[in-house]
Amino acid sequence: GPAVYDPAEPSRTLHARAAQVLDDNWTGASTVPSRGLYPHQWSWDSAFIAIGLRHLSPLRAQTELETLLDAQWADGRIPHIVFNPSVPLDAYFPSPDFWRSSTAGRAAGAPRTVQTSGIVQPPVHALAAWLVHRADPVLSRARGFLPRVYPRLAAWHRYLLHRRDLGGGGLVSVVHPWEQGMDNSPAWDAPLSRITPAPARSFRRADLDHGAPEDRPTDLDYGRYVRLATDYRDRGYADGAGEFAVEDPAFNALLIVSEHALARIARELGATGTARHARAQRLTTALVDRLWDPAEEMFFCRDLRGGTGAGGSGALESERRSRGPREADRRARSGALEPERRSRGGRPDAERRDGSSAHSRERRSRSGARETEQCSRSSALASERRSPAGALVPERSVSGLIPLLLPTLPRDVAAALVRTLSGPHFGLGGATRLVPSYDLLGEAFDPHRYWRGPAWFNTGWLLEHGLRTHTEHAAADALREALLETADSSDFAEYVDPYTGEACGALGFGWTAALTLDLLH
Ligand code: 9WN
Repeated sequence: GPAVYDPAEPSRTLHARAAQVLDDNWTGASTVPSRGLYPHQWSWDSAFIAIGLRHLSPLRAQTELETLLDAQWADGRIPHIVFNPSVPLDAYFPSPDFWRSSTAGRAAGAPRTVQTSGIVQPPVHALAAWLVHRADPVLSRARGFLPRVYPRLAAWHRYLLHRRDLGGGGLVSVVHPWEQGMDNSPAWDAPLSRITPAPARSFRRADLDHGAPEDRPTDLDYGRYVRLATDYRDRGYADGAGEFAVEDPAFNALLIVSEHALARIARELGATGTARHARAQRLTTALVDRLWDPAEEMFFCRDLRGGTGAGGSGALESERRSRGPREADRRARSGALEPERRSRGGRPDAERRDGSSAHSRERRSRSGARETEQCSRSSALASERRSPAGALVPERSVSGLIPLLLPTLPRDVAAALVRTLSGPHFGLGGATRLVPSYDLLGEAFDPHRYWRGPAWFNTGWLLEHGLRTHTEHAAADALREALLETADSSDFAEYVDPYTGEACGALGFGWTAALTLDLLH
């Protein structure tokens, strides 16, 4: 690719090529993330795609969001996948016959006419709706776009805030790694390790028909994804009882940004929006209270089903001190594990996750001998320390930087996040020009494996905005330039090696093209 992004001629070419990707991925009512790997409509992909599409066709951008919202459940949830009925069942796993939304999801109000998954994805939608409206207010008003989407977006936020505040502290929890969108982030290793995987032979991974196995999540990850989704489905998609419940910084930050956007939409429709801005402010405070670590200068996930019960700021420090001997234990063992399990065999928290219920003890005894051994060794300690508050997960994920987007973040917190972004763990402007999805120095770092290190364009776009929000214009400009160059040279890859920019995953990826367009405007 070009060494420097030149905003003259090359930009038109890049613009035209990005537009071509979105045309190729358009199905008539929505846009697929990728023709091969992801042949249906994805929730947060569609929000990012609409943000780019608005520059090509505000009508298509509105339609993208309306199609997604047509699949909303009566309880307010927006499903993470809306299935295209003309795509063969075996093209993507898990398929509609796995989720069984129209039967298993009946009590939760799944739609009858369209098949969907039963989990959610990050709430980027109100932000997208507001930006799409702003791109062409005349068309938007003529079509009654905002009056139609506003009540649905409000119901979506209500679902999250009322049914998903599983920790009782005002923040939203995800109940599956796919919900947060960074499927195999090392932040999930500890909370996932207490989940008994579904047998590998009980499902077929269609993703491996398209993606390189060494770039994708492992079979062990998939076994756990399948187990969690099956259990949720078999509970009729009722919230609260699952074995996985995590408060994630990016998911909550996006809800806050979207709540601010919903306030602007309300204002446009004649209300004041004040209550929504106030709610966004309360959420911002809760986010800092529950997930900020001042010593580490970033946000962390809170694992509600595990941990020592250390709460609030500084929790990570006590977490780290308390795991010393077990950490050594883990290091000693990790060399002996086969490569795909190396990074997670005996995670520090894996040994603290004692199931306090007979049910989970029973499940654990069915899991691998190695894990059982780890658990029993520390079970007394673990059950003593378990607390409903859970514990912060000591893994640095890009998710913990995304709150930089928040306009009312305390000044010192924003300044600390900027330092972390450019420090040794994320290397922006030093070791890398893009933002890795995970700690460059982390033990689980892998520059090619999905959310365990590669740089992604949606998180880069969010951080570019975050830097601008906090007036770090030079860093934002440099990041923008790197994103544009890499989108260009990688053929709009799904994700790239954070050091070299080498393309990984699918090419012609929807949000990469869409966010490129947005950065060009
Ligand atoms: C599971 C579609 C989605 C993205 C996610 C990304 C990946 C799916 C998968 O693809 O997840 O939802 O099959 O791996 O992790 O963020 O929305 O692009």
